[in-house]
Amino acid sequence: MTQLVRMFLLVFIVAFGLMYLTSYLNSSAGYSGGNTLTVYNWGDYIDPELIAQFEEETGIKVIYQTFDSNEAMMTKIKQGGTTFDVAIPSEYAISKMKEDDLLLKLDHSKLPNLEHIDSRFMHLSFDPENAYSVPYFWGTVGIVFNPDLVGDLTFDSWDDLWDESLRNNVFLLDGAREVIGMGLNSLGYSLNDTNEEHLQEALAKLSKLTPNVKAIVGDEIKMLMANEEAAVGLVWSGDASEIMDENEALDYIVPEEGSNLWFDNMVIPKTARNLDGAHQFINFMLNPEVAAQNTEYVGYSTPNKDALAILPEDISGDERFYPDEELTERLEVYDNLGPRMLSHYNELFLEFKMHRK
Ligand code: N2P
Repeated sequence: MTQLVRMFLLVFIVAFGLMYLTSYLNSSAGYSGGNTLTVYNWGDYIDPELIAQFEEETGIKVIYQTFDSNEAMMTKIKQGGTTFDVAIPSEYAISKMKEDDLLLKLDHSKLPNLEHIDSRFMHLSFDPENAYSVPYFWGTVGIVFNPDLVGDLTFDSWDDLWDESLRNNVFLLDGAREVIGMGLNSLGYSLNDTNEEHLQEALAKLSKLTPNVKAIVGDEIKMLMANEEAAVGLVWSGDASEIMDENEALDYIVPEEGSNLWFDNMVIPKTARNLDGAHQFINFMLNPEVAAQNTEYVGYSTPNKDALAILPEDISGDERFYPDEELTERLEVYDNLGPRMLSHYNELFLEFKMHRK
């Protein structure tokens, strides 16, 4: 045999062996080869046990990836080269992704568990027919604070965040719409305001908050607040509920000038490869027992009425996280402000972050 033929044989044997080994490993783990599902979700936003349960029930292997803002998620999906089968954007991002033709229509016949969703969370303006999206979690933006560390401050007003006594004692969540929106709200403007003067006024006001801001942080805000690294945090409601589970001294409030009401929904991006698996995953997450377990784990508010019914009263009856109508009237949902205004908000937020250095 020539050297060349021997080498070919060797490569062939190694490649075949590897193929055999992978298929053996896959089948021993219960996966039917190639049946995978790529899920793209916010960080800390699912009970990992539920992923394992889904894999076991369906034989589908989940590849799970996370993002920390709607903007990052949209950019990644838009630039291509990904194979996300399910993603979980917020309402204004869903409206933008529809415009950009990034979403596939859902097949409702494969989502029988949709009947468990409270009708209040269906047919919302960003997707009136729920043709592209179905509810996952919802919540507000507000202030988590430690009453023992803030003197007389009650945070009925956003302005309390600016109080001199809070020097270097405030964490902010790392979100452009949330922080700029809070600046606008504190001035009595809408958090969808696009008037340049108002936006500059909000930026100027936010820069006055700088001495109080200890850091602008991501998901670690929960650990930092629970460990009392600062007295106050601007957070999404579910993070507050998680923090309060860890440290009972803390409380959560939505200031009177108003704030944001948001909805995160499950969608199937056009990058999807496993449409059937995507529908199975979405339907699984809509199952009341699954949704209840997920709610207990992540701390956010569930739109699933039958999950809510089986959750303990201290969760379902907590008006801080399941606000009544009076509070919801003070809240605003983010509008899709269009690509240019959205990047302008991002620029303003960057400018605010840079001021801090
Ligand atoms: C969870 C993030 C919640 C997303 N870490 C709020 N839309």
